Amino acid sequence: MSKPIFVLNGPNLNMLGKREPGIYGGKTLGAIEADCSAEAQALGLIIDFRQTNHEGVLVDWIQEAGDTAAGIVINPGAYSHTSIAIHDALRSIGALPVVEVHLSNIHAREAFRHTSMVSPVALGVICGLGPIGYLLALRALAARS
Ligand code: CA2
Repeated sequence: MSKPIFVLNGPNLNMLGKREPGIYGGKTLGAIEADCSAEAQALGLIIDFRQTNHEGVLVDWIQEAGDTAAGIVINPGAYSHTSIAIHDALRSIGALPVVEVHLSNIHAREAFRHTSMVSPVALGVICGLGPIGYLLALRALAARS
């Protein structure tokens, strides 16, 4: 059986669709997961979609992906801008392709969002396109396999 793509979501993304629709849109994370599952099926991929509010849990999942996954799509939320631990974890899994996704255009927002600790260790970065960014990330990984 082929390895799954881990789709990892960081802090506060469980709040999508409940608050701040002007920035993040009206879709819930559950609806984004459903869209990702449909896209994965069409692409012949298996996904494992997860969300946590905890930095260390993301590190654990990245390490797990290094052993068991074919690639990672990750929206690290605000940890994108702060987490050396997530940077180090992604660096440690070496050749596994990683696509960083942000719903909003982090470069068009506050200065503290302009830097990502994840981007230097990602294969590619998609931001500002809303939930479609997750689907594009899956397509990019499918095109490599
Ligand atoms: O644009 C993105 O996807 C972000 O990763 C979302 C993060 C933010 O900290 C990053 O700078 C960019 C925030 C996660 C969502 O937070 C919400 C808070 C309240 C209501 C809904 C979502």
